[in-house]
Amino acid sequence: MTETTTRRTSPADVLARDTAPTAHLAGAGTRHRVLSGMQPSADSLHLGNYLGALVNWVKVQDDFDAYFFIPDLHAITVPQDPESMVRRTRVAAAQYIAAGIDPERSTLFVQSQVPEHAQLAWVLMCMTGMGEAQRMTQFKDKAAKQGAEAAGVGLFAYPMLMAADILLYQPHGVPVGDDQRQHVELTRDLAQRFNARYGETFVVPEGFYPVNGARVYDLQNPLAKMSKSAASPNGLVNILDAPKVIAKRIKSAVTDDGTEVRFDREAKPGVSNLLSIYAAVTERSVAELEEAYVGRMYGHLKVDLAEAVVERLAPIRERALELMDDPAELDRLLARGAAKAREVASPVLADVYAKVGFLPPAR
Ligand code: ATP
Ligand code: LTN
Repeated sequence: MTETTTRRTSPADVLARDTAPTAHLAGAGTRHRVLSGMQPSADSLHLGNYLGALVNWVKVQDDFDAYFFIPDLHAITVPQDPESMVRRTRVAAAQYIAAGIDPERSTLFVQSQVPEHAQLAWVLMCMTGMGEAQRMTQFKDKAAKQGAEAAGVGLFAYPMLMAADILLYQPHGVPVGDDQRQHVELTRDLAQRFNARYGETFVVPEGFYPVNGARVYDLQNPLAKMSKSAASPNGLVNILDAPKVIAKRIKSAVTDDGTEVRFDREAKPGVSNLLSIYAAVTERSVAELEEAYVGRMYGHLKVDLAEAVVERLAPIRERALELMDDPAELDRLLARGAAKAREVASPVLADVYAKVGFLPPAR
């Protein structure tokens, strides 16, 4: 592992306070690059995806040359129905745009339309140790869910594909949720290893992790993170859920013993989750919210939170559904994004291939 395991402030958090982004990353006249993506593995993104990732993406695109993509190659590391994949890939793009990703300012594309990702992944896989890959906790969790023997090799290779996604674009920052920290560290290790072996090639990227909303927990099981692959949808708030459904899910969230609205992850995981969601959605601090709920009940908190979440998500849902009405236009937009992405990715891959010792491309 590399030297960086400390928590970093994301430029988005700095921007949220209306000051200039971290000086070393947004130098005068240079627009540094960021890149991130979310798997199209469900019919809707959820509140964890939104608060843990998407909100920050929208903020960073003002100050960075941003690349946002839909990692469909990653999605097939677990079995997927082909028709659902097509629909989910488009609906993910529609949600990115509806949440505020501007395809004119940022490059928005689908991973499988840029073949360089799979090509670089192979080179990186050949530079990763089995032990190193086996230590990835997401692999261990997902493999355990399927039964270790049944898990595909693709699931094992997933972090090296993610490293390829990142390194192809030479980004300085990778805004992701907290759970992706280990993958970002592996990416840094691989970049440094390649540079040491073949000469300076890759920028070594930093993870940008959000302060608020870093981890949103399941409303029915506040000890587990809110996840697309949760056993039951009742603990999820999806961006594309109807407002009534969202309100109902929040109002039926499990709370804890006692009555006091107080943040205490150990003793009150349910209420703490609601408070941190509320803080992230309204951009207020947890302390301020605790203060506001002194002498009030869990029920009051839930009613107010439901209203705040619906107010935040309803316009995004409407815009995403509108975009889905014209899939041809969405596809055109994504094709333009893929062409722009290839302009960056293709020379980087060519450089890697030459350094590794592959013959020049056959023309
Ligand atoms: P799956 O259940 O299929 O693994 P997921 O719901 O965990 O999916 P990902 O596609 O793995 O979502 O993650 C997309 C982005 O959303 C990542 O940056 C991840 O860190 C973030 N994210 C996912 N779940 C949460 C959560 N509960 N809280 C905060 N951020 C999250
Ligand atoms: N593993 C990520 C999705 C992802 C990603 C990336 C994120 C695939 N490639 C590159 C950032 C950069 C996840 O969110 N589960």
